[in-house]
Amino acid sequence: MSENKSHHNPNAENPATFTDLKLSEPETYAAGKEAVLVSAEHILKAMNPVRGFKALNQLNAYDGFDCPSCAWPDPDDDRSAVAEYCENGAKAISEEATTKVIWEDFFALHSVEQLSKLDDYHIGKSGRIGRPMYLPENGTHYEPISWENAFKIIAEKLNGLNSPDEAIFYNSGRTSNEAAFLYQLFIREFGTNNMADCNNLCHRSSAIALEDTVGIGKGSTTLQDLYEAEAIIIIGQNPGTNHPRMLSALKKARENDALIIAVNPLKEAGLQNFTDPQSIAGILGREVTISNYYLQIRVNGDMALMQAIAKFWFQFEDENPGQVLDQKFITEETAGFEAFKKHIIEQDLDILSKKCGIPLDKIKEIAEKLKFKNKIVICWAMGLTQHKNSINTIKEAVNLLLMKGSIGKPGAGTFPVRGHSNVQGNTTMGINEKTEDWLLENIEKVYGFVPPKKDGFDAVDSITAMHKGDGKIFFGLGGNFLSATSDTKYTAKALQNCELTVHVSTKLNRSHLVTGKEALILPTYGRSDIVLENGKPQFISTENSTGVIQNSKGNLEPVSKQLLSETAIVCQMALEVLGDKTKVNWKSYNENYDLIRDDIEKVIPGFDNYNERVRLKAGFYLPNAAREGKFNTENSKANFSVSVADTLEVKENELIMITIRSHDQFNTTIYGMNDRYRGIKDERRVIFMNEKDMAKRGLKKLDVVDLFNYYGNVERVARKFLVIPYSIPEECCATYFPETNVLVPINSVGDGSNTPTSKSVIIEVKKSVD
Ligand SMILES: Nc1nc2c(c(=O)[nH]1)N[C@H]1C(S)=C(S)[C@@H](COP(=O)(O)OP(=O)(O)OC[C@H]3O[C@@H](n4cnc5c(=O)[nH]c(N)nc54)[C@H](O)[C@@H]3O)O[C@H]1N2
Ligand SMILES: Nc1nc2c(c(=O)[nH]1)N[C@H]1C(S)=C(S)[C@@H](COP(=O)(O)OP(=O)(O)OC[C@H]3O[C@@H](n4cnc5c(=O)[nH]c(N)nc54)[C@H](O)[C@@H]3O)O[C@H]1N2
Ligand SMILES: [Mo]
Repeated sequence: MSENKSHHNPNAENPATFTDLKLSEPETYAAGKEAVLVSAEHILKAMNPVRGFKALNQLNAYDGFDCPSCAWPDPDDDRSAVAEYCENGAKAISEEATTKVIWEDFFALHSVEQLSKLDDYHIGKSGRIGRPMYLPENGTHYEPISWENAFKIIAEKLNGLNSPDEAIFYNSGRTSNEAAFLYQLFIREFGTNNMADCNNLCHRSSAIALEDTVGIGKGSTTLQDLYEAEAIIIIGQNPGTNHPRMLSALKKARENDALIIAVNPLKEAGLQNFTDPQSIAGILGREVTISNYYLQIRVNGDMALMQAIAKFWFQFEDENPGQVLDQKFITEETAGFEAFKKHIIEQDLDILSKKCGIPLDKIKEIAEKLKFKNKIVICWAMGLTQHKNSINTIKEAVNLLLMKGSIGKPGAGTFPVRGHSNVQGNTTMGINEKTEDWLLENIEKVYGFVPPKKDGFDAVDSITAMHKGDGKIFFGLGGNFLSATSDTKYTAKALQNCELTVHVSTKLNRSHLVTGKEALILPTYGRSDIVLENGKPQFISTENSTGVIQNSKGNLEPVSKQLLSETAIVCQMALEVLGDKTKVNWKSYNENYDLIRDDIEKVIPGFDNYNERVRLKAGFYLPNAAREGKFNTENSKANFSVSVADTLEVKENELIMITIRSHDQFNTTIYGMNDRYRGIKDERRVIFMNEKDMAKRGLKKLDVVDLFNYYGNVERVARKFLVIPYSIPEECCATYFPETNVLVPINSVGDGSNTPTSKSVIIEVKKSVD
């Protein structure tokens, strides 16, 4: 039987019907009792109450497992005895620990093409993958395969390449430190640096901006700093949905009199008010206000806003010499101040105000409120990182902190709030397509092989390489590459060009259904599963947003006996692919994770006594020079930057679209069809628009529209979205990803970071004709 795989649907476009949209007013507070009810509902749908209770009981507990949802840090010494997790952590567990499992009969019943016609929600809800599966060339259905044969196919294909650089490796941020370290080691010993990473789609711009300016590609703050801050600015981040436990920290900051400023085009519920589901007052519905000021900024207007604040601070410093800026810090610790000052003073405040869409008197009021505050934390996420000028925008945030000496002291600093629960750890472990001399030297010293020096492909470059035929095998350790990356049709074609696509996964996703000539699905454990190697229990470790390394040990019986851990998969693959040539003792690593940690300690700085310290109750902090006020930049200073506040301009018929997460999803995993805080129930194909932009186009509420992007003279279209009038600045609109990734042009990326510009997609909205 042969079939044409181009029929496989890369993004479940053109749905025949809408689900059943029910609209209500957007909410003005997050969490509360609904959060508790929704958590219970999700858990009970996926598993029996005993298993559910067992899982939740160990979530983020000292001796439990790290929540597989976001990378928000756990308190060091005052964890809740009741619930150190949030509604969305509970949903993540429901999704992962479900007792619904798919076996070979499921795949025999449904062809790959049929499965690809389902929406992402239904694909994901089919259940945990129970055993390894194989899609042969020209096959229509996945077939069962043994682990042994699966590794043989991988080895045969990888070893048959003309060059190791024809292999593309990807990693999503749920991988443990141990598995990530082994993964990069295998890839380098195999002979390439092609290790794309979800970080490329996420906080890469933050890492580069921070490395350049303050000498470390991570944030400098801890939870304690948030509690002690005099002011917290939250830009381009939606913690109510994506980092819900951050709200407890912000509540504490407010109790300590912090001034909180939210900067976001949308009025996100969690940035307004919070009712704490972990406290009696919260359960009774008592709300705490989160932000003192809410600036509904024009999309990508952030740099202009920050420059305007800086200009006011210079004026205030002239009026109050020595009181607004930290002159001592600026003189002793920084470089580039004079050039920065000159540039800012030259700016026209009215133009900056127009660019960010915030009235000048409002900006002045905020600048005034902040003028005598010296302990400032700036938090940000995807609203800053997924634009063309992201690196420069983040550098502008650093400028503000440097003016105030707000880094390297308690209560102050940079806080890029990380996404995946171990994405930061994966980079620390060496998953980076850009080579760093110290890492290569340490690998050579410890293992005795010479790792390749040439930089590899990141996520976007991997796609173009596969599209051109230069990448021939795709291997994903976790994630959903097709749906998470941009330009879905282009990326689908890239994957379909491959000889072989392999995914190490817990749940079925669209990347398993739009495949290379042959494909493998290798099922693995999730965080909540008990992992035994050689009959002995093992634990893994992860790094959170504040650089704390902690251990994590699942406590649930795995749903299948045929799963292998990510560590085992990497070790067994390495043995099969590299054979006698390898210099690494993969077998011992596979049997005892302490041995992996012993060697991580030798290769990666900051992990002294790893095995001992990882067993401490709350883990340990990695060294962070910027936190100590030391800047490991080339000039050993913290560097001011000069950037032109270029914002996105659109033509009369265009809008700037941001692609965001609903409250019921984790990236491409769709937990449910609701976005409770934004008043959306039972539908995802919606577009949030300003009423004036609707009127201009003759559109009414719930009209059905098609969305077009024409970047680079290519027509990209996402059909059938319902128009929702919403409070969002004019010329801006919002939709959910991954449905609209089809519109994000492959070659529209951040300058210097190569991250898809998922928050600045220029679209045209047209009424659907059929
Ligand atoms: N439950 C849940 N938790 C998650 C995830 C999830 O999908 N679900 N994903 C995880 C991952 S990998 C990540 S990276 C994080 C993502 O966490 P977030 O970055 O909070 O996620 P997004 O939904 O992309 O939201 C970006 C926010 O930025 C705003 N925004 C968009 N454009 C701009 C702009 O130009 N300027 C400003 N100031 N704001 C803007 C949007 O309105 C939105 O509020 O969350 C992590 N945690
Ligand atoms: N338009 C648009 N696109 C975006 C974004 C956006 O804001 N807008 N955000 C981007 C961001 S920030 C990110 S981080 C990426 C995310 O990109 P990815 O990390 O690639 O995507 P996920 O949806 O998190 O991956 C989900 C899959 O991971 C697998 N999985 C879950 N748990 C485990 C595990 O423990 N082990 C293994 N091996 N597999 C597991 C499951 O099979 C599941 O289907 O998406 C990016 N894409
Ligand atoms: Mo992310």
